Amino acid sequence: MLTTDIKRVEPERILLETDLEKKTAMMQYLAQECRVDVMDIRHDKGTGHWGGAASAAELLVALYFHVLDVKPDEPRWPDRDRLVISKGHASCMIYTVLAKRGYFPVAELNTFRQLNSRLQGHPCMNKVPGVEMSTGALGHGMSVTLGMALAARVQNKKYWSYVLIGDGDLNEGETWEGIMSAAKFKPERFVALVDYNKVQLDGPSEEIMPLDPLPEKFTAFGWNVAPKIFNGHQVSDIIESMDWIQQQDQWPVVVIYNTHKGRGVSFMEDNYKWHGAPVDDGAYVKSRPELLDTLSELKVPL
Ligand SMILES: Cc1ncc(C[n+]2csc(CCOP(=O)(O)OP(=O)(O)O)c2C)c(N)n1
Ligand SMILES: [Mg+2]
Repeated sequence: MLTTDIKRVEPERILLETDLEKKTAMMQYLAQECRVDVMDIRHDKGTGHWGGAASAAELLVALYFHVLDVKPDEPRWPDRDRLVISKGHASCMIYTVLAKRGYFPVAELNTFRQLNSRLQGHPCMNKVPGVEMSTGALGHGMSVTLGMALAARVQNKKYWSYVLIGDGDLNEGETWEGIMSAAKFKPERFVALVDYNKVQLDGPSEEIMPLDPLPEKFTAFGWNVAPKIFNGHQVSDIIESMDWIQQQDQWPVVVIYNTHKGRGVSFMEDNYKWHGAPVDDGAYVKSRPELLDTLSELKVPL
């Protein structure tokens, strides 16, 4: 269940904040607050994926609260920016961020993965407002988002098309077909963001299917690759990367973020065993205080 024992940042205040430094601090706090909520929901329901959810917290918050031009009360607004989250197993975090952004009531998070809830283990675009594409089977996000970017070109629209992929996605052949096709068609405002935590479902990427040198691979495939790898857990770093993206005119663009699977709980971080294992009472009482400690250390103008 969502709890009342933590200080919460008012999402509306983040959206209205004009001082970027303050807004950044609020988003950093919100990302950690979302981790606490995801941990609570996962413990309560005994299901869901922690690793990939915790990995993407800051990226999702920065995107929905700072980058994307969207209208939660009109989710299918034709000119909205698109974000396809190809790692659909991070659903609990996706729903938590979408709810706080105003797509549906936060209380609905308490129905996560229950019978008749629309918030199922993998997000469904036909049921959940704000979900741009049903994902969960890895490997589709790149090519689907490429299609959205090409549709913008055909329709003379100026929206941005972002795809968020994990390293597991990059093991899929269809992802590389999309990467090749994107380099051929070069659609404007098409951006891939890599949540590069280097761990997958049952082991490190290095053992399952090595991806390095990843930036060089994208360059060789004809992409405009960000000049450095950014810190995907530092909202200020994410904003810097987004500023860089805005200045580009060579498409497609890719930014790689260093992240940690399971970020926020020492014994779960970088450990594939916490990819999707249920959080039992023992793990919960050890992990929640760690999340709360970090939350209380974050300086936020509440
Ligand atoms: C096509 C396909 N194969 C296998 C799976 C099972 N699966 C779910 S998540 C996952 C690993 C994902 O790893 P990654 O993309 O690195 O995500 P993250 O580390 O961010 O959780 C796998 C293999 C799947 N969902 N789809
Ligand atoms: Mg991974």
